[in-house]
Amino acid sequence: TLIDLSRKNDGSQDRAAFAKDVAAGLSQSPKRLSSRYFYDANGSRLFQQIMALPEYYLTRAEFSVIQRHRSAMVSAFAAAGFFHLVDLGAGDAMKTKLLLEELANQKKNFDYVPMDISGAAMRELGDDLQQTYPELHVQAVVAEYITGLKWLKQHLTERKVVLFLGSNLGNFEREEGMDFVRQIRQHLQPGDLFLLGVDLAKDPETILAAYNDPGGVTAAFNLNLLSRINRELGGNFDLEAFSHFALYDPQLGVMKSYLVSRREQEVYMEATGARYAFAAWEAIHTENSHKYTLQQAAEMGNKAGFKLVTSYLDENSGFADMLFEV
Ligand code: AVI
Repeated sequence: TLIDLSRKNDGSQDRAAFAKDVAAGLSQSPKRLSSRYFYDANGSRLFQQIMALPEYYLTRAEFSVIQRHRSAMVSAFAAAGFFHLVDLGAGDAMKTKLLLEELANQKKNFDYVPMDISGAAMRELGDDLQQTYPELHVQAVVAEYITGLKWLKQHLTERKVVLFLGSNLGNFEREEGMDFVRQIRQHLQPGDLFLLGVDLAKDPETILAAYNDPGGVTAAFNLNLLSRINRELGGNFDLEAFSHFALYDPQLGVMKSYLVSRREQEVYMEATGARYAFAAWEAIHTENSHKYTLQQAAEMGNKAGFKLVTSYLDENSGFADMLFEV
């Protein structure tokens, strides 16, 4: 079954909110746009390409974490019988499928609740799993994170195991990330589990390369935000006049991405009827990808009211799936 809690039915509201955010972000100094708007159909396709890049180690590292430890993970998940496996930001569930396979092999008793803002992704995943696991009960939920969490607290009565994989937490500011983990905790009960995928601090060169591939896929992903504004808000951004620029701050553990205006220019947006001025080399901040040490991530979990059960690592100790219990 597919449960759609998005506001898509009233597309005008979505577009108005997008226009408002963009207008505010381009009017302030320094300029900023939120990375949550990266993921339209085009952006989601580009992100799939990023995940297959040799430089983008994150996806492969987490895949390897799960491959190495899935037997132990599944035993921990199913230790107390039936549970709902909730997958926040599931996307194509590439990594979760390893767990589903293991759960099926070990004949564990569970149902699967993937959640994502992309309705297309949830429909595809539902169909796909129906083929592979006709017996598995899948309830795909199309929703933003918080709406999804509220829904699961109201509708799922049994024990829950919540997955938040792929370093998705990294795209929140440190404070917001902490708040979000707290929110997750508040929607769970004693006995529930939480598996958090964390990209760990490592050689800055390795991190930088992952967000600056020579083939320009990451650049296209970043620039798609401007194309999306052109398409949906009637903008007239000249994509040739902006460049992707990425840098890593090893003290703060944050990867930062920008779009830099290559010349002085004005951009017009139909949705607001306003013009936005750019000085030559003025930058728009578009994304943060935070990296954590194991200690920082454990402390965040503790502060949110979780207890760390164990940290599953890849062979290079570059990525962790950290298992917390309530
Ligand atoms: C989705 N998120 C975890 C990705 C990241 O690594 O921050 C998005 C991304 N941005 C550039 N490359 C990938």
